Amino acid sequence: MFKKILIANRGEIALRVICACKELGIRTVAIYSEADRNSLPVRFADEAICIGPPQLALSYLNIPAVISAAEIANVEAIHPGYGLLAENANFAEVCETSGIKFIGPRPEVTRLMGEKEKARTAMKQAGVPILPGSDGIIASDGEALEWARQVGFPVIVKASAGGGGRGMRIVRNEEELPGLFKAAQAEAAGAFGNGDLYMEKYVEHPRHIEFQVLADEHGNVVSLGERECSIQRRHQKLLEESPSTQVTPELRDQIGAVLCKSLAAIGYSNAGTIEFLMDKDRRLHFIEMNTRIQVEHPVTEMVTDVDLVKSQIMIAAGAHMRDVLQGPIVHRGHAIECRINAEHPEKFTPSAGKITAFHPPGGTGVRVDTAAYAEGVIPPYYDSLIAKLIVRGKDRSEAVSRMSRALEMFIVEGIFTTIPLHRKILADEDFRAGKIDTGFIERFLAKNGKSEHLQP
Ligand code: MV4
Repeated sequence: MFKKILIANRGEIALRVICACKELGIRTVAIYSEADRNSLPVRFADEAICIGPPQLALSYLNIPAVISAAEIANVEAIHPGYGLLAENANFAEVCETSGIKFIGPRPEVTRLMGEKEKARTAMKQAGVPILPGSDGIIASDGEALEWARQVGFPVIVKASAGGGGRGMRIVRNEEELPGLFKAAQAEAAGAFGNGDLYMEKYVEHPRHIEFQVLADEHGNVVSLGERECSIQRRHQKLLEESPSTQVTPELRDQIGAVLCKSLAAIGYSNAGTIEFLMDKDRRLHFIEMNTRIQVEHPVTEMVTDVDLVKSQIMIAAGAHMRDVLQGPIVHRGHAIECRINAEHPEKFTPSAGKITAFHPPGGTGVRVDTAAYAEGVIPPYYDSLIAKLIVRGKDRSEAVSRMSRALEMFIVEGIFTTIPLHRKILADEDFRAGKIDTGFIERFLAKNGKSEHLQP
């Protein structure tokens, strides 16, 4: 096992990795920007190194600075967390050439999955169900029209270098195709320096359901079931749960088995998430793969009792899956996560500042992953996620009740947060009935009037 790991991240996920390291008896090195000098990861890590000024490009995204810190601290491995450098294949490559183990998949696999059209083709060849669409990159709007006629409208044009909702256009008829194709191409070229596009049949009002996998470096892959992530706003997830009310044990096992076979064939290793869209007929269609630990990983941990971050570290150290899991994967109960963001309730813009009062809820079945604390300051430079409230219940109904009371008892003052929004979502009839899809929040906000939620 590693003796010392550097955590190339900040906030709650940096603290989450420190927790795993402490339990594994691994020493930790935090890196931090000048804005995070007083952060909890700095306090709880065994060592901490300042790597630069607050701006991301000069600190957490500055690869030479991160690698220098790792070399100075003499660590054996780097955990990238999520976001930042987590899916940067070049960073993983630099780690490798510097003799530092990157805790994640091999750079080639990260690069493959980062090119969404290649990922689609690779998963199709490996036997994962995908949507009807183009074969490869579409060269021109003329070719796009041919594919669209073959697939049938509506279609969606997506940037191959995109993902997470950027550089997409829904096309409903032939007339609007040339214009939307060119717009998507220009947007993708501008945003990613790569205008490559591909096409899929458009699924109306899908659910977003993703599968968690773990793969060791010896060809063993396991599926840990799904997470339902349909409650999103502008491609930012707000609330996730596991299991999905729409996934039967048979479907879970069937997709799980396909994924294990496919990812072994691709040579995948470490933790990964495979995103699907579920259509009205409850069929799952692959859309993208994320080659990192995800924000919402705790809901899977709560229902399986598998520590995914510990598993990532053990796998990177060369452990066999049987030693990582120490038994079969069993799904028990129901878990829900609410993302507590520091943001303005109407503008949904980040709300930085000093937290004047902070009381996280506790009690049976409640988990709070956070690096926030009373009198702490939320800097304006970074992601607005300040806490994750996760609950587990024996079934969905108990989890919903437990989340409602936990939200009631969560005090954050001094900044705006999404806590009041979550309280209302948890009280919503459709949510309680499990009537959710990716259009839920739009309907919810229309129904509830933009928002009345709350004071800083
Ligand atoms: C789609 C789709 C419908 N049909 N692809 C948005 C984020 C990116 N990961 C993929 N996205 C979508 N792809 C096809 N063929 C609808 C969406 C989509 C969406 C997906 C997941 C969660 C929220 C969403 C909100 C709007 C659109």
